[in-house]
Amino acid sequence: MQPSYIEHIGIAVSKLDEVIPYYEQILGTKCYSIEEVADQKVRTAFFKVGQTKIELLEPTCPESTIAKWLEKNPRGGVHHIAFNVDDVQAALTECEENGIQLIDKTPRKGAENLNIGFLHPKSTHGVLTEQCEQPK
Ligand code: CMX
Repeated sequence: MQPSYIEHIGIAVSKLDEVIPYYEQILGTKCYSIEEVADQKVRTAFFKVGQTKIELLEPTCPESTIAKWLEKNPRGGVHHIAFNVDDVQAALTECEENGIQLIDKTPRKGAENLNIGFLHPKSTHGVLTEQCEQPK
């Protein structure tokens, strides 16, 4: 399944409040949404760059996967890339059939109510990859 566009780029940060002004300045646009995703143990801030979004990710607790990542990468940085697909379940199944290790065998709900599924960076040449489907 061919993705139609890059849905977002996820960037891990320690504190949203310290980083939002930088992105507002370089993108020339205001952060349009701040949302906590309890399931993922993150607080997110979104910016639009054309059809693609920048998603800043702040951990909400030490057990958050973002907190763990920041321990190894204390300055923060690009955490994952997300592709938009028409059917996330079909995209995950196709990846698995092609030998790509899945983190999510079935879609779950992510920020902005998207249906999402992650591919494991061990089988994506080191890039944590997310497949996203817009809510119907
Ligand atoms: N990009 C690339 N590699 C990564 C990575 C990332 N973001 N995060 C972890 N890894 C690598 C580590 O470097 C490590 O590699 P080595 O074994 O070679 O050292 C390996 O993956 C395991 O790392 P770990 O620190 O032990 O981390 P975990 O196994 O606990 O978790 C992962 C790694 C990818 C399975 C986990 O982060 C995950 O399930 N991610 C999907 C969910 C997610 O990221 N949610 C936050 C965003 C939510 C949102 O967008 O709303």
